[in-house]
Amino acid sequence: MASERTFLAIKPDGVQRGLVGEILSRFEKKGFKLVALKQLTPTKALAEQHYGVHKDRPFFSGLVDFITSGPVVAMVWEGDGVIASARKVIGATKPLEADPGTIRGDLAVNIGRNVIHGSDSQETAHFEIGLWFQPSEINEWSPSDQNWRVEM
Ligand code: D4T
Repeated sequence: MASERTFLAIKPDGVQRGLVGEILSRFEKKGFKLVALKQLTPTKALAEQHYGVHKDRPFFSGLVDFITSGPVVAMVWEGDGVIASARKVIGATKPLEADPGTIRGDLAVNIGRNVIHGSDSQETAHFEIGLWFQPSEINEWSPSDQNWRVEM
């Protein structure tokens, strides 16, 4: 499977609840590589672009208000199959339906406060990485145990 990149963001509830370390740790332990990370409070314009596909949904304005309400930890992670795998690590959108062992299954109960976002396709990942990060903020590096992290 080819190496790819995904955009993940710990939402304001995850930051406020002190879950940043726990969440980073799950992706590090899995074997994915962190290539960009920053904390920011998103502007309304950024939030509206990020959630543009939901602009006609009834929860859109509440979602934008929430995601702009405080700091978010925005990240780019790299690895074989990282887009789909990160979605599995995150769990179902509705935390009460998310399997135990997933981030949402273990750490959330409320769909409007589901702790973390992850890109759902290569196209979305490409769009979201470009939306949240400048190319100069993404680091090219090779961990010394790189060979243990690739599918053989
Ligand atoms: P994100 O995009 O935040 O990773 O969530 P998902 O990819 O798992 O789910 P989504 O795009 O369908 O929803 C985006 C975001 O909107 C919130 N939401 C969603 C909500 O508050 N009420 C709802 O009914 C739905 C469907 C939660 C996640």
